[in-house]
Amino acid sequence: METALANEYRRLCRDPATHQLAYLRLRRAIRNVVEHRDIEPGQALPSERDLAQALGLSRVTVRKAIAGLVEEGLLNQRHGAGTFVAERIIKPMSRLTSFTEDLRARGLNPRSEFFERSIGEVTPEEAMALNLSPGAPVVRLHRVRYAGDEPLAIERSVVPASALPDPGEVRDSLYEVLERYGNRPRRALQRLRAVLLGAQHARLLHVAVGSAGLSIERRSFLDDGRVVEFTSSWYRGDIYDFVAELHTD
Ligand code: 16G
Repeated sequence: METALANEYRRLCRDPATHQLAYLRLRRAIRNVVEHRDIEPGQALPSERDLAQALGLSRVTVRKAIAGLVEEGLLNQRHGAGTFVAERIIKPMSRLTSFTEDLRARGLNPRSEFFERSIGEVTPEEAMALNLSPGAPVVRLHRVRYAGDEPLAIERSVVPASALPDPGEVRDSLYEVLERYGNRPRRALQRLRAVLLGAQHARLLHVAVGSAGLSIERRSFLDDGRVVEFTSSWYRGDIYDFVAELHTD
């Protein structure tokens, strides 16, 4: 039995701020131990039966807690082998999250190295993507995104300066700064394409030229329909899985 997980669960039980259903509390405890690296990517979780016994919960409750985290991509299950902390980064397509949030949720350390962080006049192509008039000022961010020392993606974002007046404020998370201005995106349209990474992108991402990548374009919107971001990203294909939940209607 992982004592770190049991201790974290008991700590949450004592915390008056977490008056929650048992399965939600267990979900939170698992998230916390993964975030703190008490259980590493690739490591197995205790079996459902052991967890239920150690925590005094029913197996139905334990199963429900785990199922939600499998759906989120934090855990994966191998038939007959058990439940593991996911090694690849599994990104649910149904949630509008940021790079920083995705990595922190996995106990990784998100960082950015900028090539460009500037303000200028919108180009005709950017004006189309952002629904802006000619001459409008925009912020441009061009950066490599890392987990610790490992490069995972290259991103080029264009944001109307009306939503983000000072590009210098973005150190790590664009969405955190947008949130401070009340301009965090609420909805987005995303397009994914498979690509072979060319020499420049491959060098920045520390992979071989011609490796598989995902080219992703995201246009994000505010509640009132204004476009707040147009970002082109190149993600490493050997690390990321983008997963969508589908319904019949
Ligand atoms: C993600 C988004 C990107 C967004 C960024 C904000 C995808 C494919 N792209 O990388 O559009 O700008 O997150 O992250 O998910 P940040 O708040 O950490 O800067």
